[in-house]
Amino acid sequence: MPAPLTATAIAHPNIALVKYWGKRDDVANLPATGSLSVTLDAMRTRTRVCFEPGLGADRVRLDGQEDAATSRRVSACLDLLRRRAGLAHGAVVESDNDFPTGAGLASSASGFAALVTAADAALGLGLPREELAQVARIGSGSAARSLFGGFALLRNQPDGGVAVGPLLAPEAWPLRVVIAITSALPKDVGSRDGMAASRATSPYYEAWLRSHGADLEAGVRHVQGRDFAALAAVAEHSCLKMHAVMLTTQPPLLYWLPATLACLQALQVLRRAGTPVFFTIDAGPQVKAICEPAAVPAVRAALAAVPGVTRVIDSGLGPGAYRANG
Ligand code: 2P0
Repeated sequence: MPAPLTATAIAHPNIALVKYWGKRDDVANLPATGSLSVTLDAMRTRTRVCFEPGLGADRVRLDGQEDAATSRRVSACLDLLRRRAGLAHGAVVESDNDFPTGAGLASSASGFAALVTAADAALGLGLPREELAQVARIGSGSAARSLFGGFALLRNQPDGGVAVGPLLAPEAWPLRVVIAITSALPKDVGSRDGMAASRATSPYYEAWLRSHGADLEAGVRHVQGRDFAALAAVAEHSCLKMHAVMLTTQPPLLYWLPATLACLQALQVLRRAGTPVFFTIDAGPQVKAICEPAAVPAVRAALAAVPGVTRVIDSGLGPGAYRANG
């Protein structure tokens, strides 16, 4: 059957509970550390890819805008898939997010996961998720995890590669993630540049790498054992260690706003009063609070009451990227 040449896919962003920050190979986009994440269902990227005979270069529109740097990263992923399909057509790519782009909400993760899923279908390749994750990883390291639903794990391998796959299905431990939005503005320094600067200048970077493996293995164990308190401890530690590296980068990467810190303090008050909840923060000012479903009303209320919080999103754990109509 000939390839349909056009397909649409949906993918959800993910947030890491044990973080990725830093690369060991910039060209191959190989992460210096593994990571463990949850895929969210409340936000999504929808991407349509249409390969057109006679189109010499890809045309990429993200939320209606064209951007040369984004287009280059998209084309690098498409080139790998075109080579697999033995096809040279350029593609028209249209991608839309239903949440703020480039604001610490993992839009590049859902974006590249949706891209490779749509392109794979359009080219009629039918590659397994694990292989699509390897292509998505070239576009954005965290995107490899959004191919999978629930808890996903990315681990560096002894042979120099990375393995990405599912760790636990969403229904096996249906945690909730309550997100406090403190700014919808795009960040000043993107993750890619930020990671390179941290590696080059932070005196804490080596310590981050040295101590990361134990955090990742502990995170895996606590997810498999559904041990909320132990996962909370390792996730907050990994997050704060990553931000310590960011803060000690030159020039400093200070992604937090006053409301970011106020959210952490509100969650600490809640936890001291007996509500099990923990936080994580990515390369941006938003706070993600992870809790059991019964705690959602209290966590929502506590975060909504923090001055500077403009919106609170309550999310379940979502599926991996999938093909959609359109
Ligand atoms: C993570 N972040 O583990 C960490 C925590 C942000 C902070 O992965 O350069 O956009 O495209 O591989 O995937 C964001 O980094 O970076 C990220 P690239 P990416 O989720």
